[in-house]
Parts: sequence; C-alpha cells; structure tokens
Amino acid sequence: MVGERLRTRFQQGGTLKRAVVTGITGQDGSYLAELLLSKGYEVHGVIRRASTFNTSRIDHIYQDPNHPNVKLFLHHGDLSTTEWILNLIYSLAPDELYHLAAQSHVKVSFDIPEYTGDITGLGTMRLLEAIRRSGAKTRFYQASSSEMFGSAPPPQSEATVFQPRSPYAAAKVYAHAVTRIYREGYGLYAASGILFNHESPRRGETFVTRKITRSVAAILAGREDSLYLGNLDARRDWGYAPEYVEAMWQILQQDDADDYVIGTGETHSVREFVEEAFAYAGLDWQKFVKTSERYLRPLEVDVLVADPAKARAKLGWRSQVGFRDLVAIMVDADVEAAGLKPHGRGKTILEEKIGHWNSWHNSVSRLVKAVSGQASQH
Ligand code: NAP
Ligand code: F7E
Repeated sequence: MVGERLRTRFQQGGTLKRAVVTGITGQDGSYLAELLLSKGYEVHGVIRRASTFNTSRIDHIYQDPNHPNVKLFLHHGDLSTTEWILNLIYSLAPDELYHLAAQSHVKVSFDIPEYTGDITGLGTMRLLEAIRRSGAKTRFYQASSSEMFGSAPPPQSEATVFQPRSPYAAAKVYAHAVTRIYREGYGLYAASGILFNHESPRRGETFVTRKITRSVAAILAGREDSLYLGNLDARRDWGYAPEYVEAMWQILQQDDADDYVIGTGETHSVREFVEEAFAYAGLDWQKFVKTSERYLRPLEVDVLVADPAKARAKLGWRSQVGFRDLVAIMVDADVEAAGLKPHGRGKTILEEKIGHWNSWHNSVSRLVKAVSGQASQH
C-alpha cells in the first residue's frame, strides 16, 4: 500500500528522483540524505529498530510523514533479512540506491567476524539480487573501502591488488567483487566507491579521529584528564566526509558504472593527528595521551594513501579540506558541543571552502541542538 501510494506520487512528480539510502543513521548516510534532499530527491532511509534512540544524526532533517510534500521517508529494516530487502526494492523501485549500511568498525570485526561477514559482505549481495530479480532500473552504489588494500604498498589505486587484514576488509572485498559480478554478469548499473578514511563532527565516537577530538573538548571542559589510544604509528589518508558523499552522488551520475578510488592523496599518522588536535586547542598532548594494548588489533593496516587520479580525471572530484582543516573543523565542533567557545578556524574553513548545503549551521549547530530521538518516533 505504502509502495503504491509513493509510486503514484512519483509518477505525478515528473522528474523527481527517488533514492534509497541504507545506513542513513550513520555518518555518511546522514550527509548523503542532506545532499540528496538539497538536490530535490525523494529520499528513503533504512533505519534499524532499537530500544534506544539511534537517529541523532538525522533528527534535524526529520519530516513528519503526515505532512504534505514530505521528501524524507524512513523504513525500519535490517540487512540480514532477504524477504524484507526484496519487499523494499519491489515496492520502491528506486532510481538510485546508496548502500552504506555495514558493521563498519575494523577492530569490532575481529570480535564479531560472522556478523560482520553477514551484514557487510552478504548484505550487498542481498540488495543486488533483489534489484536483479525485480527488474528495477536502479543504479546501485557500493560503499567499498580502502581497508580492502590492507598491506598492499601505497599509493593505492583501482589497479592495486587487495590484501585485506581484517574480517571487515574481507567482507568488503566480497561485497566489492559481487558488485562487479552483477555489473558484468547481469548488466546492472552497479558501481563502487573505494573510499579512504573520511571524518567529520558526525564520525562515530569510537573511531580514532573523533575519539581524539572529543577527548580534547572534554579535557578543555575539565571533565577528563587522559586519553588512551592504541597504535600511534598507523598512517591514514583522512578526508572530510561531506566531500566524499558528493563523490558518491557523482559516481552514480556517470553514463557507465565503474569503480573509483576517493581520497586526498596525503597520509598522516595517528600521532600527527593527536599532535595537531591538541596543539590547535592549546594543549600539550604528551601530558594527556597514554597508550593501551586494549586498542591494538590482531593485524594492523600500516599505511594507506590514495591515488585518486581516476576520480580527478573522470569525475572532476578533488578534496578541498586538507588535514589541518579537518582537525580544526572536528575540534571546533566538539568544543561547541561541550558548551565551550571554539577557536573558530574550523568554522571559517567550512564557510569559505564548502558552504552551500554543508554550512556550519547545517552540519554542526542544528545537529547539536536537534531533539535527540525525534526520528525514532516514526
Ligand atoms: P557508520 O557511521 O558506522 O554507519 C553505519 C550504518 O549502517 C548505520 O546507519 C548503522 O545503523 C547501519 N547498519 C549497521 N548494521 C546494520 C544492519 N544489520 N542493518 C541495517 N543497517 C545497519 O559508517 P559510515 O562511516 O557512515 O560509513 C558508511 C559506509 O561506508 C559503511 O559501509 C562503511 O563500511 C563504509 N566506509 C566508510 C569509510 C569511512 O571512513 N567512514 C571509508 C570507507 C568505507 P545504526 O545507526 O542503527 O547502527
Ligand atoms: O582506526 C589506530 C587504528 O578505527 C584508524 C572505518 O571507517 O576507515 C575506518 O577504519 C587507525 C588504525 O579507522 C586507536 O589501529 C590507534 O590504525 O579510526 P579507525 P580504520 O580502522 O582505519 C576505513 C576506511 C573503513 O572502511 C572503516 O569502516 O587508528 N588507532 N588508537 C585507533 N583506532 C581506534 N578506533 N581507537 C583507538 O584508540
């Protein structure tokens, strides 16, 4: 019934495009939903039923489904359930499907490898199979990851052979491969973005960058006096997440489906991130940061750095926000969230370099002020 009602709206709407976003409550899903809404899309997000609120990243864009002209719809569901996925695709027949849902934490994947394989790996196949069986002309985006490169020497490009180093990376290699198989075997429009680490004020609190910037804010607020981390020598190519969701959208606008590496082309160690974040806040990191074996992994990925030449040439995509800018944005946001006055350089960078749909007000302040859990009332 709901599907029928929506289909009618769609047909009456003329050129209105319909997108499904799995993982809409995550960092990338929330930014992508905002980007698509700003482009006039009808957006359908998949959320998991939870006994606690899990919608804090999208509460500020929540729309009451009872109101006219609603553009954002939320559907409860889970990537583990084939029948539910089939119903979703049959009832919505979306123009574009951005598959972002995953058990996305690398260290956690060593603790729950089977679940990670099921959701992060098989979940992709379930969606592709549903599109194939339904005959929908859906353009499919797979959230592939630089973790797939593992121990392959840098810089890593689309031609680099994957050498995964975690159950998470292995599951992503499977999902990446099956996306290509459905593209070449069945002619589906199925594309992958191989995204290097991208961060933001909405990054999950247990990923290292956000763990560091939240800790800086808590130390400034006098609520904490130490930060425990694992391997400080690992190097990552860290970019700014809103720019990466723009790349996702661009990837699905190409005439032919393909795979693209998305990253800045720069690499920095965890230690450098710590130094920069603490220094930006006027703190001496060595007084606060300690290491703990608790945060080490059975296997580590030592160095990741993107060769994004193909994305530059074919998509015209290149990152604007550099490493120091990213740190400033994230520290400012966590300091504001802690109720303190931020330094302000991060906010200025966003206004000058990004602006439009991803302004400071939209990306940070509205989110901090949003009533947590509103979208859960769906
Ligand atoms: P994230 O913040 O961890 O978000 C993951 C999303 O997946 C959340 O909305 C989560 O829902 C949902 N999810 C998890 N298990 C699910 C299940 N069984 N059924 C339905 N939904 C489920 O991840 P992200 O940083 O936004 O990343 C988005 C995607 O890109 C992920 O696939 C990730 O692996 C991949 N990726 C990320 C990066 C990066 O640097 N961020 C780089 C490369 C690739 P809840 O909110 O309910 O937990
Ligand atoms: O770790 C080291 C850790 O958990 C980065 C996911 O989005 O990006 C992410 O995966 C590095 C690693 O991200 C701590 O050992 C030190 O070397 O922030 P992370 P990740 O593992 O790179 C890829 C591209 C994805 O696809 C994933 O979904 O930092 N590190 N100390 C630590 N890491 C954490 N989490 N916590 C620490 O205390």
